Formats: sequence, structure tokens, C-alpha cells
Amino acid sequence: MVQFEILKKSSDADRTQSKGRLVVVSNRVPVPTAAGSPPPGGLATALGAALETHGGLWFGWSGKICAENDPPLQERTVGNVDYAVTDLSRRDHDEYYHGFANSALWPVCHYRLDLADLSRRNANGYFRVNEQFARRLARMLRSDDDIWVHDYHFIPMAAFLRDLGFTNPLGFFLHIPFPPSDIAAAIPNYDRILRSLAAYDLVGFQTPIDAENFKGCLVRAGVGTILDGDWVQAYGRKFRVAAFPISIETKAFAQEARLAEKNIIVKRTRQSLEGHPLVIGVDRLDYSKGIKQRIDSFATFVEKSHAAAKSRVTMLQITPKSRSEVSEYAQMQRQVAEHVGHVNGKLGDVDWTPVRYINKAMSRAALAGLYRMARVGLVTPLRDGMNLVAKEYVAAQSPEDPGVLVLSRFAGAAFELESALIVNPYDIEETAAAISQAYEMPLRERRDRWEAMMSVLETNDVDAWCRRFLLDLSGESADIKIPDKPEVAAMSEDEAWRSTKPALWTTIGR
Ligand code: GDG
Repeated sequence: MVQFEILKKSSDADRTQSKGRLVVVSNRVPVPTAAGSPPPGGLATALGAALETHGGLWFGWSGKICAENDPPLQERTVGNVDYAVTDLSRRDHDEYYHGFANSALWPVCHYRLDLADLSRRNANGYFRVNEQFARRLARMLRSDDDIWVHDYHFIPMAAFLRDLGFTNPLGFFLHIPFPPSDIAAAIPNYDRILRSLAAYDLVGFQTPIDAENFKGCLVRAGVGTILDGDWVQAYGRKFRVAAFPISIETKAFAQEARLAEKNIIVKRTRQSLEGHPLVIGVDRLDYSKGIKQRIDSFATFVEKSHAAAKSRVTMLQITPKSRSEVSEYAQMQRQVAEHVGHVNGKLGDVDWTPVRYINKAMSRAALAGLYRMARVGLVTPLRDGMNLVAKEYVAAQSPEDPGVLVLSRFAGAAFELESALIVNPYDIEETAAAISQAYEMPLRERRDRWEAMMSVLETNDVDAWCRRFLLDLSGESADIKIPDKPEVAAMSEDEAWRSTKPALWTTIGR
């Protein structure tokens, strides 16, 4: 059974007749280029398809830094979609993007107060850049546009647009976790962040826990009241708060994995393994992903499992570098590399490197084929909004001989992929035991678990996710049946977890 069941799908055509354009705002915008642009990911494909259907505008940062203080808007139209992006000045980039977004919001939302840089200057830069973006967007908006803002970079966008007089439907989706109030309250300008979120009509989170955490923040701060259904009242506005677990292009990814047997990287990997089993991890190099703990868990598994050592099982950890300009990331790059060296020195042999650690990005096809080859997928973040790698690993498996997913309970995906082996990633021995269980799991059990997870992903793919959000934003939310959620009060995360578990976890076994 599936948690998020779509009972009736309004056709996209219905929506197009009654509504204006769709406007998407996101930090990065996949502007199509004449040649050489990388294939878009699942999210870009789904949003691109929705924009193409409804006609629309995609607005955000170009990904480039420029010398000017007031860089011009760069516009391009492809098919039914207008793209509009702007560069950032060095100062804006440092304060808004690296500073507040990636060095304050990201760590706090991933429960890492110890890593947060709470500089006032960066907070001011964040609101200043959001205001600039809102003013630029305002010049392009029409009164019947529906506006969908993405992620932590642009939380204040709606509040600035409201100040400019816009009353359009405004939706927000947070791709990362939202922590409970005792942690969230550490965000600089916390009250302004809560107030900014209250300026939307629909605030979407990855899981019911994140949604409950946000509601709990409003209640604890004494600024909000929980109403019936998903409705909330705060700062003089009524709006909706709900969970929309993001997903992947399940069918397309499964197909890519089937075809990837012939991929050159996949072939080379297979040859180099000489029949030894593979365990795989794929993550951006980020402290939230728990890479060091995962390597320790794998090492413990190898040390404790006679079968593992005998069969010379190999872990392939693919970890493209990210955000190297932020000091915590640069430091982590060194630490993980040293740690892998240490583990290989201790456990390896002249003809066996237990952990293969790669810092470059693979093609999507190679990745799909490598997932399919791996007997165990290790997705053990310390905290993750969703984690699409978990879903991709499942979609890539062969139905006849699927591998086993070992999944952190702190990944949003654990809400849907209950048939994975769910672990506490901080507990090295528990995770090592789960790797062992996965490694030795009989075919019948592997198939049962995989089928249960795959049926969830077939129902909730990225198109369904996109459709659900847009239907809710346009007020057609009665079409969607969402699983029971806990009573809303200021719950601790553990209380919320326990109280949602029966409703969310009984059906199938991220
Ligand atoms: C944020 C939230 C949420 C990775 N290495 C390569 C590669 N990847 C692709 C994976 C996957 C994507 O990057 C990573 O997505 P995740 O969801 O795992 O994590 P974040 O980047 O942190 O994303 C997260 C997500 O937003 C969506 O809402 O799930 O919780 O943190 O698709 O396949 N792709 C290719 N080569 C690589 O080497 N081609």
C-alpha cells in the first residue's frame, strides 16, 4: 500500500483553462543552452514539464558571479517557458548564498548548530538579496500567475511580494528538513523567518515530521494556532502546511538502469571487481550525509563478517565535491579522504581495496548501472530532507535479483521506503549488522522488500509530487488522501515520530 494516494487526478488541461501561468522560483535555473547542457535531473524535468504544460516563467540565480553590483536580467524563451536569471555580485554571493543559506540555514536545518555561522551581516545580505530578487520578479508577474518558490534560499520571497501588493497564490516547498523549535530558534532572525513562511498560501515539507516541526515552532513562539486539516493561522494570515514527499522519475530511471549494462563505466567496474560483491554509497560531499560513519560501519562489517572478508566485498563511495568554498566542507574533504586511507591501510591487501572512494561525478547512466550492480545500497545520512539516492537505488534494481537498501531513519525517504533495512546511522554496530543482514538476505525476502518499495515509487513519482503540490496550491486539494497525522501541539521530534509511526509505517516495510 502507498501512503500518498491520488484519488482523482484533475487533468492538466482543466487547470490550464482556469488558471494563469505557473511561475517557478529556484536558486538554480536549468536554462536550456544551445549545446552542451547537462541532462536535467528529475526535479528539473518535472518542473519543466509542468511549466511547459501551463505556460510559465522560471526565475532565479544564473549560478554565476559578476563584478557588477546591479547585474542585468538575462532572459530566454524556449517553447512555452520563459527563463529569467540574474548573476550575483561577489558580496551578495558571499553573504546570501555561502553565508546565510549554506552556512546558517543549511546546518541549523540539518540539526548542526555546532557548524552554524550566525553572522548578522550574512542575515542582512540574505534578506537584501531576496528583496532584490522579489523586485525583479515583480516586474514580470501577472495578476493570475500561480507562484511556486523552492527551498531555503528564498524563504522571504513571498513576504516581499506581499509588501509589493501581490495577492497571487504563493506556494513554498522546502527540500531540506525543518527542525523542531528548540533547534530552529537558533536561526538568526528566527521570528522574521517564521513570519516570512506565513506569507505563503501553501508551505510544503518533505515529511509530516517537518510539517509538524514547523507548526510546533509557530505554537511555541506564541504566534500561531493550528486549525482543522492542514490549516494554520499565524501573523494574521490563514494558510496551509502539508507534507509532499519528493520523488524521482521512477520508470525512466528503471529503464536507464536496465540499459546501463552496456555503459563503459559499468563494464569497467564489473571487470575490476572480478566477481566480488559490491556495496554502494552516492552522495554530494556534505557533512549531513554521514559518510565517515558509513565507512566505519562498512569497516566494522568487514571486520566482523567472515563471509565479507572471504568474498572480498568492496564498497564504492561516489562523492562529488560540493561547496568547497565553505570551510567546513573543505575540512571534511580532507577528513574523509584520510579516513578512507586509514581503513584501506588497516583492512586491505595487495589485491583488495575494501573502500573505493571517488570524488568525481558520474553520468546518470553510469550511476544507474552501478546501483543495479550493487548488492547493497548504503544511504545513511545523519539528516536528510528526502534523499533521492535511496529512491534511485530501488528503482534501478533488477526485479529478479534485487539488492537491499540500508536506509537511515533520519532520511525523509524512510517514511515511504519502510521495507528498507532502517538504521540509526550514528550507531556503527547497528548499521554494520544491517549491512550484514542485507548481504546475506535470501532472494525471496529481497524480492518482497523491493516490490513493496517499488510500488510506492511507481505511485509517488516526481510527476505525482509536482501535480499534488500544484493542485493543493490551486485549491483542489480534496483530490488527495494524505495519511493520518499526529495531533498538532508542540511535540518533541521523538513524540512526533512515535505518534506518526502507526499511521505511516504499517503498510510497507528510505
Ligand atoms: C536536496 C536535499 C532532497 C549524486 N552524485 C552524482 C549524481 N548525484 C545525484 C543523485 C541524486 C542527487 O544528486 C542528490 O540528491 P539527494 O536527494 O540525495 O541530495 P541533495 O543534493 O542534498 O538534495 C535532499 C533533494 O534536495 C530533493 O528535494 O532529497 O534531502 O538535501 O539525484 O543521483 N548524479 C550524477 N552523478 C553523480 O556523480 N549524474
